Amino acid sequence: MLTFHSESTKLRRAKTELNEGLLMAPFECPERVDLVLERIRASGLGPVQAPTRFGLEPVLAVHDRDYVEFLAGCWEEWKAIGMAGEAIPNIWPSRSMPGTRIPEHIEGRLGYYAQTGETSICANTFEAAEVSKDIALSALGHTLESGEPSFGLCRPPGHHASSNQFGGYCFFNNAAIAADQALKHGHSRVAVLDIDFHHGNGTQEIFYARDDVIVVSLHGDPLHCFPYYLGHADETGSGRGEGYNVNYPMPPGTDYARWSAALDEGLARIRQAGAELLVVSLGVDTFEHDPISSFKLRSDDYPDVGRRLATLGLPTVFLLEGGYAVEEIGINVVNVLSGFDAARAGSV
Ligand code: FKS
Ligand code: ZN
Repeated sequence: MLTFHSESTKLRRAKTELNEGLLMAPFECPERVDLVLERIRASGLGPVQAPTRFGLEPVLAVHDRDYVEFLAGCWEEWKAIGMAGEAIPNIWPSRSMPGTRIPEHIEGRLGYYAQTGETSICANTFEAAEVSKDIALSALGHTLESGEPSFGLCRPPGHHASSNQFGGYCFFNNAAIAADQALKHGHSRVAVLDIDFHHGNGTQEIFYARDDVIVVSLHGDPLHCFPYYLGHADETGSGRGEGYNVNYPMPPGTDYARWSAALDEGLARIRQAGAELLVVSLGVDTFEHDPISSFKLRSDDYPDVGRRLATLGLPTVFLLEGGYAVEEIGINVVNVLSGFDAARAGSV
């Protein structure tokens, strides 16, 4: 399988994450990329290629222009008024009063465009997010041209980013951008399958009222797990999108037997919807030793995940989302990808 990677994803080096009431070193760190890359090289998964540039047009197809402009300028504005640390949101608009106006001060705009408070904006955050979506679009381009699967080693991740808010380490929704572009390149229905531990709330929001992208997500129950608020089973889409959003919330402690049964159901829904291309939001924070999650998947389970995904027989683009148990992140990602490749080779 061909991997798309750029050293420029590491340009974002945030110093802080607000977690458990402490400002700590972020779990979503540049070293994750090196660990996955090392394992790709050691395992002989396939070649690694640099992405090409796609500009902002595909981003603006799923994100609001004012949100993108905020992200582009945030760090410079924050620094220009002499703020001491990284840009961390600390104020949000009222939920009960309509008619929120967008403030001019960067502190007010930061809260307006933030969904969560753990993720800081620092130098080169926008640049890294741009490269991350270029990786996703390059992977999509390769799969569209060749029919072969590809892996985008995206960082920062994307699935929490909504049309107009960042959060959960995400700025541009790489999977949504890729799925939307796949439609513009001739496909009439695309599936996004999100197997990260956390609900893909941004992806859900972007496609909620649409029937051209079916979004299926397996995740920790939002009653107990980040990102809370969204990801319940009765969130099934709206308007013509009704039936095209499918959530499988599962309790903390879920093991592979239960998780893989939900996966099979999700795959059946994707088949029924007649999807022509699959984008996988590939998080491996479902791993039993992940430091911020609570499922119990083992490294040996991941090849079987890849095998099951291959049963769809669809052109497939894998995009990295989360996964933090640093040592094993590379092993678990490559296990999914090589399980997928092995199943495809076996079926030819
Ligand atoms: C739990 C705190 C949770 C934030 C978790 C963010 C998860 C991000 C992710 C992504 F794929 F986007 F990277 N803190 N007490 O893994 O979903
Ligand atoms: Zn996650």
